[in-house]
Amino acid sequence: MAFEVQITAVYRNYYEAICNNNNINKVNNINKVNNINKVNNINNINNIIIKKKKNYEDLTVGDYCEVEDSINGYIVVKTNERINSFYRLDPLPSENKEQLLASNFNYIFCIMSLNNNFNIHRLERMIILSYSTKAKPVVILSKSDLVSNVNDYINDVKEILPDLDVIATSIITKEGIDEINKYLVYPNCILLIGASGVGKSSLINEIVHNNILKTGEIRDKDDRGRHTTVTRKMILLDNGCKIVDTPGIRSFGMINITDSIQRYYSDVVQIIEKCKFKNCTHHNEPGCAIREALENKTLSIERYKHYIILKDEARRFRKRSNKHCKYNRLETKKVFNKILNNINDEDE
Ligand SMILES: Nc1nc2c(ncn2[C@@H]2O[C@H](COP(=O)(O)OP(=O)(O)OP(=O)(O)O)[C@@H](O)[C@H]2O)c(=O)[nH]1
Ligand SMILES: [Mg+2]
Ligand SMILES: [Zn+2]
Repeated sequence: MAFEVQITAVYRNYYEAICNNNNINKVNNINKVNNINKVNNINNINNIIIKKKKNYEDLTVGDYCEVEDSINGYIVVKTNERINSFYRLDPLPSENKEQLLASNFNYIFCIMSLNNNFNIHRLERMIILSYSTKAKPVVILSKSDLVSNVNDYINDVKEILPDLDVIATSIITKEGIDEINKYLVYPNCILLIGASGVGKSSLINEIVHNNILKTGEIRDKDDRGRHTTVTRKMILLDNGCKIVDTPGIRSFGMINITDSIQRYYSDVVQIIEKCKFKNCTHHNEPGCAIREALENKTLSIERYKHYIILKDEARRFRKRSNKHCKYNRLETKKVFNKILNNINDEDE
């Protein structure tokens, strides 16, 4: 008889999953199951190993599917529809493909550490990507113990992301852990994303009070991590909340997120709608609402700049050929500087 499971980890030849079926053949599976999901004492939840079949190779962490016992072990017989999913660009630049990272989550913790690698533009891109999944993003500024002016960072982030919860955390001082705990309730499923070394796995270890996940040193020269976590993994807390640890994401390329940009920058979009010409380039056309808004400072130059850069990246993603994996920002910069120069000229 088929029963439903949820995938918690993906390996080359098999999946790990959880299910609330007590009759699974544990003897068959127990040795292979990684201890990671056993931090929980939840009744009726069991770990199970599922053998991969070719047709089902695209299952990801968070997916629900139905499995059946067979002479070869448990196999997937039906996959259930995803509520949402998160893609990243394939880590191999030559691949230029999207990789499905996880599915069926309702929150995304966008983690950026307060070390020298802090970059508000990258944070903003993470947020935009999160919006495209329909899950709610929460900004986590990790390693708050490394700076003395945490509130300055929080305020900077809130200035460009006014609607989001921003939590500074430290596994050293335990700052912010209580605030995070309020999200860690059933039936939430929280996806952790961020560059390598920002402390995703460390944060989970702190949450579960156990070093269940491997963590790694960061490099002195650039404060970046060494890609310690290599596979995504769902961890089940005692209360039924689920957290997904992911490998560090090198670049938050814009994957088909035009809609999210429009939504996130609805203020800019509304101004553009007021331009006299439908195809206004906002350079020097008469009746340009964008230039007017920039001049009278009802639209901040910073915000407009971010909008232009992201739109351009989204456009490049759609157009880019297999050869060109990195986004060439030069052209965007040129266009933007031209607009800026025009405005400055007029000011003089
Ligand atoms: N000072 C300080 N260091 C931290 C904190 N959290 C994590 N670290 C350190 O940062 C380094 C990287 O932590 P990880 O948890 O491995 O980072 P990660 O985001 O999981 O990295 P990847 O698995 O490579 O993507 C480790 O040396 C941690 O001890 C913190 O709150 N404060
Ligand atoms: Mg990690
Ligand atoms: Zn215009």
